[in-house]
Amino acid sequence: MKAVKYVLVTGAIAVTGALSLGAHAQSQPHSGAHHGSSPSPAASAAPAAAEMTEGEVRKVDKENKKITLKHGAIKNLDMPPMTMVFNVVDASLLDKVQAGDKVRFTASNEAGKFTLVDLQPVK
Ligand SMILES: [Cu+2]
Repeated sequence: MKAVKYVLVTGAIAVTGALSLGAHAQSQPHSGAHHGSSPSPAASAAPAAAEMTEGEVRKVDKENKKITLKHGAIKNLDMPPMTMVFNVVDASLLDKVQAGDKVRFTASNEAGKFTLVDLQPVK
């Protein structure tokens, strides 16, 4: 009985040690890659993402990463309803929609260019 208990205890210590070692080893390269590759928009994107605007697709231009939307008022850009062209950060956003679709989107003003950061078809 004594021997069994001893094995269990050392086993538990070994597992705990391995887990914390593993977590530590993984955290270093992960955070490094995260910092290096992206400009980290997390802080500014979070509040904007909460406010999606409704719109309707007029034209999709995948080649030039642009989309024409008839949109409602965009609160975070202080923009009234209108039809206009947006740039898209990621052309794959345009794969989900086509002219005539109702959509919800989040737009931001990137150095004077209105850019879609999120786009979702409305069903
Ligand atoms: Cu507009």
